[in-house]
Amino acid sequence: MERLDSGSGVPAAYRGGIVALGNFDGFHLGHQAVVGRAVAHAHAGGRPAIVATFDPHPRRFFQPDAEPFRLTTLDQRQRLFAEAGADAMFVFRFDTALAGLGAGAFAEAQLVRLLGAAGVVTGNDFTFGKGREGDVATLAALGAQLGFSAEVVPPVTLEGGTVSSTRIRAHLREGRPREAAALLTRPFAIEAVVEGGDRRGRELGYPTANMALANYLRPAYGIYAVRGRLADGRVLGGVANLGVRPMFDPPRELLESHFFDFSGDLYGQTVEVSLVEYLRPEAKFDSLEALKAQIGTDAARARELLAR
Ligand code: RBF
Ligand code: MG
Repeated sequence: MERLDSGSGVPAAYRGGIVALGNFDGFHLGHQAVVGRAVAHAHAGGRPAIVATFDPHPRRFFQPDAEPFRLTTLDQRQRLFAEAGADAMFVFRFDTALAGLGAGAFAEAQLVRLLGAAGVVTGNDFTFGKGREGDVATLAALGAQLGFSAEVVPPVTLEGGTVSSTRIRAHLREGRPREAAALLTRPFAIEAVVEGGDRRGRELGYPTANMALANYLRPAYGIYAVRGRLADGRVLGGVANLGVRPMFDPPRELLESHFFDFSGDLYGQTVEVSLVEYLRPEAKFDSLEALKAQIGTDAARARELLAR
């Protein structure tokens, strides 16, 4: 699936499309309903389905010092949009110029002229334009004026509440990856290039693939049962430490995954690690032997959980 932006423009084949519009961070059940509606509408009319998203996230643009909060990277979203049936992804570079466009100017310059949208689909809480002046009613009025359809998809409810990225983030921060996965329809997963480590893991008998957390939301620090997807598509069970390793100095925040029945070197590879289950918080042990024994227990528990 193609990734387009204002630099690439929108080739003729993708003009006249139905555009799902939103941040879609997490691409949870609610976002899937919006994109699903756009894909169905588009394909029923023989039109392309485009998912348009913003990068950086507008919240990051307005609050550069806010704590990391992302549930996906652009690459992860691109794969998820493709799996949902989208024909292309369009990335709005969220910069000062875009932030300064009023609702009318955004619709005219971006949706009509740049994207050539025949229709737009959003969630009911979508806002746009300078100072968030536009909402779904504004979008419908602009559509009537400028000649595109505007559809609103209601929120999805699951387990007694509206599915939202906020709810998913709370589950992850509080160590409930299973509950987050129910709303996401898949586990929260961190994708990054594996860094060179200090080889201490190997000395302990548990070699690890180390990854930085970058812009991802920080889930509860602790030990997790995980699944890792390697660059070649192989999926490996494992156990990971997500946190700062209080036994070691200096503390450094990392996701350190030990994969079962695997002996290769993953250095430099892009790996996606899914957090399946929270096992315990990070701890300080009296000795490396005690830590090693605990990691053995963690690994056995993770193997059992993943086999279920
Ligand atoms: N480090 C800690 O300081 N405390 C822990 O409780 C802890 N638990 C771990 C559990 C697992 C499953 C793994 C793979 C690592 C754990 N570590 C922990 C990190 C360990 O110290 C790390 O692998 C070494 O620092 C090597 O980089
Ligand atoms: Mg390591």
